[in-house]
Amino acid sequence: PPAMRPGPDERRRLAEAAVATLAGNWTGAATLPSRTQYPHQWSWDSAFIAIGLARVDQDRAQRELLGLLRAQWDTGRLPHIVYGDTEDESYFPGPGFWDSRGVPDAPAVRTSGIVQPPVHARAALTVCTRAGDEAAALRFLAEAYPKLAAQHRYLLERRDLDGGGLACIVHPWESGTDNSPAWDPFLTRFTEARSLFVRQDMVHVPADERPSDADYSAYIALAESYRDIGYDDLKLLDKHGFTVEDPLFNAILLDGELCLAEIARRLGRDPGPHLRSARAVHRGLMERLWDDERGTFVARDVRTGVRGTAATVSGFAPLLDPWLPADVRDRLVGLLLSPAFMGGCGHPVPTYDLREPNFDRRRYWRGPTWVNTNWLLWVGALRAGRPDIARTISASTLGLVGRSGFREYFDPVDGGGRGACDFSWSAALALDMLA
Ligand code: 9WN
Repeated sequence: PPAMRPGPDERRRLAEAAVATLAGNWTGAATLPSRTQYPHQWSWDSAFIAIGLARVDQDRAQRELLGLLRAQWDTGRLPHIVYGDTEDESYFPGPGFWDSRGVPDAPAVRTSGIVQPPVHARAALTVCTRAGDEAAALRFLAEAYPKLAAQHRYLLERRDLDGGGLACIVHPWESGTDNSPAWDPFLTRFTEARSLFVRQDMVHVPADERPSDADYSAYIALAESYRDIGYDDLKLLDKHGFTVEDPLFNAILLDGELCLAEIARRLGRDPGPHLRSARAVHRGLMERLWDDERGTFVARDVRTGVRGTAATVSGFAPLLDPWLPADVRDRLVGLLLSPAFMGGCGHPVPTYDLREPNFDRRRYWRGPTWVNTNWLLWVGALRAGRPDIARTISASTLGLVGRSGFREYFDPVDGGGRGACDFSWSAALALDMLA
């Protein structure tokens, strides 16, 4: 039976627990994704966290985003981890690995050298929309806008390697969906990292809920490769072995450009350039990533033009695109509702096609249900004119956190909690869905 939206008492209990979880992970300057597993500030986590905080604490929501944006590189690159001043070395790779201080355009604060999906413009607009104090909200937008615009410019100019309209990712960590089966075909050449390293990610989470050792070798090899070309995107096509266009990353980029257009409007600026960029991403998505045979969007290697075949949750993210042709939208919705995804398990939306032999209900992005991808599909379903699907997704998500707590991800078959506990974006986005 479809999940029921929780009643008022349960909603109150969940909201209080979510606020307490976010308070427990707040350092005074930023919200950690999880105190034990991820003891630094992460880029797209902070965007999701700000969206939830906007409902309960405007000041902290704004500080979360502005603090992250202060770690931006001169080129506009917004790093995926901000290490700050903490001496906590329990997370690998740490700041020494990336050596950002050795790069001329990097800021004084220590950061990683890669990016994550740009949900930040959507977060900034959401924060502003929910602010009680309109003048303060506009001051916040005025401060954030040039930085967000630079972040997008970096992605649209330096990461569009052949003018096809899409930004590429240069590492699976940049997708935010690290070990998704979408990346498997593009990782076969990376078996060995050059340096010796010790994984530190399986102290608090069982090994079978995390990426494999082979995945980690590839992650470190690719991070070394990008670091050793000085994070120079002009050298990517010649010297780097992973340049992939991801439908989730690009759908978020498109949505972000639409949000920047709205922010520009509110600040009395010209929204035109953002609307044109959004259109270009739309064309890139349709021309390059739509797989008419499978009826979903898939990943593509920029260098070879070869497309992946895996149907993952990321393929549904273009529901955020308001210009999706009706037949494409309908086929996408059909697959989403089918036994491969929402129709095939009690606790949707699984990250991977349930019928695939290598679907893994425990392992990270290879099967489990995540609150952030559910949140994105919730927004996408509303935009696609399917409030019924949006309601099912939010009720099911609230059911999961109600029953298993604010875990990092969930078993889509039995609803059990997996990964880190007291995970910030699960709490933040539940708060948003509760409202
Ligand atoms: C690598 C912090 C991050 C999320 C990612 C998620 C996971 C890191 C890791 O945790 O990635 O960036 O060590 O596994 O995949 O989406 O931002 O919550």
